[in-house]
Amino acid sequence: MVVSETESFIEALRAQSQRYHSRHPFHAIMNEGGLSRQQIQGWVANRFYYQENIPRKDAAILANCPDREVRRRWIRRIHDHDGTADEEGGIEAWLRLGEAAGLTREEMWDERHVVPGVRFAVDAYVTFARTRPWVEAVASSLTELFAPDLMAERLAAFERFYTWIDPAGLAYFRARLTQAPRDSEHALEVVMEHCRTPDEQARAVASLSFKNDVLWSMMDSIDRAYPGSNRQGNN
Ligand code: AHQ
Repeated sequence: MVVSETESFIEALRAQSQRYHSRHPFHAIMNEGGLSRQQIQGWVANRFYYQENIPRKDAAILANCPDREVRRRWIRRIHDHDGTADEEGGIEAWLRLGEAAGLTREEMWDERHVVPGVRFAVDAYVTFARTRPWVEAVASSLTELFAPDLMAERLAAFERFYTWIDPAGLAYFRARLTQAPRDSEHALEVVMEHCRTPDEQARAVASLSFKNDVLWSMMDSIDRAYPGSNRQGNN
């Protein structure tokens, strides 16, 4: 059977799921209900730094993208997170997740809990979007191909094991169940359209691999700062 170039390119992108942060030990323990209140709070406060930077990452892609058709769809991501006149948006929903987990809005906004490795990984992602060719930055968002399964698993775990968190605080993850597939479908369309040569395709896979490293190193830093009861951390 001749595997078309397109099929092997998509396979190479999807193979990056093997390195997705759903496989990180911290997420495995989270999804088995094994995290303490402090570990959940540390994860929520650190992930807030990622969430509040996503619109700036997407705005960087818009700024670099010459294609109006791409931009008019890509801009939805900024509205999803920053909100609009009618919708509060994902950053507000994440703040409510934090409040449901016992954090104050102030301690999320002032980044007092953000550990260096999370800051560096997130800043590297924003800088990547600002400085790399815009199609490579689009390709780096394709980790969202793998997000829906993780969101569903996480939602089920929070509802089952972390009942001390008001379920209303989980609205963010419910929204991602539909936003992530919509976003990754568009990103895949753009990458398939613009990455035709072997070099372009290799760079798209490398961009997705870089983003897996961003997400993985964030989890390493959070895991190190908020170890389980069986390990001493540095906090
Ligand atoms: O909540 C997440 C989110 O808003 C985004 C934007 C997207 C991007 O543009 O890179 N990636 C992403 C992700 C979010 N949540 C992560 C999670 O595990 O909760 C997953 C992450 C991603 O898969 O890249």
